[in-house]
Amino acid sequence: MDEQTGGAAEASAAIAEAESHNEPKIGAKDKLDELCVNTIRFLAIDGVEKAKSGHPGAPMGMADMAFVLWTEYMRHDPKAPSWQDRDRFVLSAGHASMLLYSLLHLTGYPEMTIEQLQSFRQWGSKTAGHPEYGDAPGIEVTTGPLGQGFANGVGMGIASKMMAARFNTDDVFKPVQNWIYVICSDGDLEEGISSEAASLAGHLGLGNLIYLYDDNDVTLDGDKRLSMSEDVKKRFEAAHWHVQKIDGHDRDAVRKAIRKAQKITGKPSMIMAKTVIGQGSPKFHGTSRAHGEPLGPEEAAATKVALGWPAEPTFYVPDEVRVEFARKVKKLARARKQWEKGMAEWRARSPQLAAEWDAYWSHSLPDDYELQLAEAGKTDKPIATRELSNQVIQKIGDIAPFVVGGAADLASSTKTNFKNGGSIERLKDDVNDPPPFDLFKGKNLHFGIREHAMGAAINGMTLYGPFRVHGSTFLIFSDYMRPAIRLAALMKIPSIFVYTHDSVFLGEDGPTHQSVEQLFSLRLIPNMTLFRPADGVETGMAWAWAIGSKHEGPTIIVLTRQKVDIIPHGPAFDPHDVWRGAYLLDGYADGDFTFIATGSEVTLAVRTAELLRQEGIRARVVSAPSLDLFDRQPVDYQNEILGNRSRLVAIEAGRSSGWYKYVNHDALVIGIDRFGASAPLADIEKHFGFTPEAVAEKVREWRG
Ligand SMILES: Cc1ncc(C[n+]2csc(CCOP(=O)(O)OP(=O)(O)O)c2C)c(N)n1
Ligand SMILES: [Mg+2]
Repeated sequence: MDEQTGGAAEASAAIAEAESHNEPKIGAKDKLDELCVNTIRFLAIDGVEKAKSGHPGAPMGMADMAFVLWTEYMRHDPKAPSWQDRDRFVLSAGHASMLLYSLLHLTGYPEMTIEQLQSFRQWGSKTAGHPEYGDAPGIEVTTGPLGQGFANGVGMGIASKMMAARFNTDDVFKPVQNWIYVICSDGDLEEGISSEAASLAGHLGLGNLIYLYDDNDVTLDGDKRLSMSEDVKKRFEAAHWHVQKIDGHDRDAVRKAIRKAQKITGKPSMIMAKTVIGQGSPKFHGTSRAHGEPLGPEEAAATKVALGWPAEPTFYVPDEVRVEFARKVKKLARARKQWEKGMAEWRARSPQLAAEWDAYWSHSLPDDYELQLAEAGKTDKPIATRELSNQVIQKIGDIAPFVVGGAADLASSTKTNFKNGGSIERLKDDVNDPPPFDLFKGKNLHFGIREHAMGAAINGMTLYGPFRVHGSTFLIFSDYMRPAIRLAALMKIPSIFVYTHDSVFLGEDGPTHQSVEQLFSLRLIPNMTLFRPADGVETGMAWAWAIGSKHEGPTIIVLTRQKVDIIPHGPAFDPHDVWRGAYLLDGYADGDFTFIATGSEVTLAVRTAELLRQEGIRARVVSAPSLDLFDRQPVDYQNEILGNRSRLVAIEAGRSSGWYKYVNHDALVIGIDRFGASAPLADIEKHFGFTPEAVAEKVREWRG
């Protein structure tokens, strides 16, 4: 073979190889890619210029890799943005939002019009400062608080793998084949949550994760050297990730790296892509000046000159770019049609499994599920509400297979494990042996002592679709999860957060572990429903609320460590009263003042009312399992329940201030307005005055 023939053969092989990956990479066609990438850059620049605020630098630097990913590898279809097996994309560096909006526009998501790009950061637009889930199809998750998206991706990877274990059988067709792609930045890696999440992902061997790290050596305040010098490659390798280092502007290198990452199925993949922030800007490239403010008219114009772009019109999309994006996306979208065809045949072959698949995705429950759960919570002896919750969870396991969950190494205390739910765990203490695929059929996850990542992973798992996911720890450590709780609420997604050991009454562990301010602090979060149930029925109904589809937003279930007495429900009680947030106990319906209490303090209110009855003082008792739900009731109902707001005694083992929303200033609020103490339960009750005798005495004084 002479050299020439060899060369020609090689060239045609290279062309065939490139074509097979949907990438004609030679000559004019590569120039076309460059044009496409620059279109992304200038849409971002023009969007930020018009808004007079935003982050142009990151989209400019990420444009090459994002273009390759979104037009050659990511299985998505703008015509069916939520098809179940699409690849998921998370822009963890949410400040680069114009990158996502430009991609959604150019790849043809109908709602992401050019007018939307022109309304970047404006009231009522779908193009918020940071991407917001629900604003437009194709935005898989709200990002912006750095590190959260990184951990959301891990949650999505867990959910995908759990679905694969359930539904990818020996059948030739595998319903779950997707990848989770994440673009993250220096800020994401500096945030501690990414270390927790990376450690968990590596431990679980999540081979479906492909992360692209925008390794640009710049953060907001200046060069990365100001604050970060670790060896990222070693860090991720140590956490059992597969790591590649590439030039993030070399699109061929990006292609190769993605293909390689797809072949690594036993480990998550990190592609460290060295990029230049503000790539193309003659003055600001490679500097933090490109990070978080408009380039300014002069530099925007200079960048256009430098990259051979027309100064006008702004938001310019060349016709050939539109055609090229359409051509490429059409090819990618074939994956959906193929999947749908495969699914239809699979459904015919496996009707039973297909019915289960649908039950997962529709979260279907028996008609009377809430009453079944209320029943499951019943007890005939005093036990802790965390134990009652455990009874309810076992019932959930029977009737709602799509509910899964885990704990931050406290399942033995929070009692949230499904007894026959299996355990997703490594079988050997060997770095090369992640949990076997089959174990992902299980329902019990071990998030480890990683509350931050657990919160965000729960959100990612929930966003993935078919699962309702809970995660538990002590109430005090909800502080470690607050950013994720807040984002779940902002996204209005039904994540479930379970917190036990809910007050000073956990006892000897002391004030470091005793929640005081958390209850009202969590109740301050909009779109969120917190339950602090007093007994088994309330616990069952709290869980029913959490797993049912009657609401938007996350649910928090707060439970006791200590035993609580049984609440005397009379025949008039209807478990659905629990969903009104507060209701009158029918045995204590009249009196000239009203106790209102939550959780473990309801039995205290009842016992105090009994004591006072012996003295001829009659009190009404209101149980208030969810002040959030109570707030959403009609005002007439609220007035009926509360009665005269000067004649109220509120009791809750936490900060008192929030109660003044419900009671007048001459009412009595019995709370705890200091940190707790390390002592046995009985002593704590005594010293804080949370005994029937002490409360009765306060009431007598108050009544005068
Ligand atoms: C939790 C959190 N802290 C701070 C910020 C504010 N912030 C946004 S971007 C950024 C700099 C991040 O640098 P990098 O992630 O490398 O982005 P680049 O400058 O490369 O675009 C900061 C501090 C944030 N969004 N989230
Ligand atoms: Mg950076």
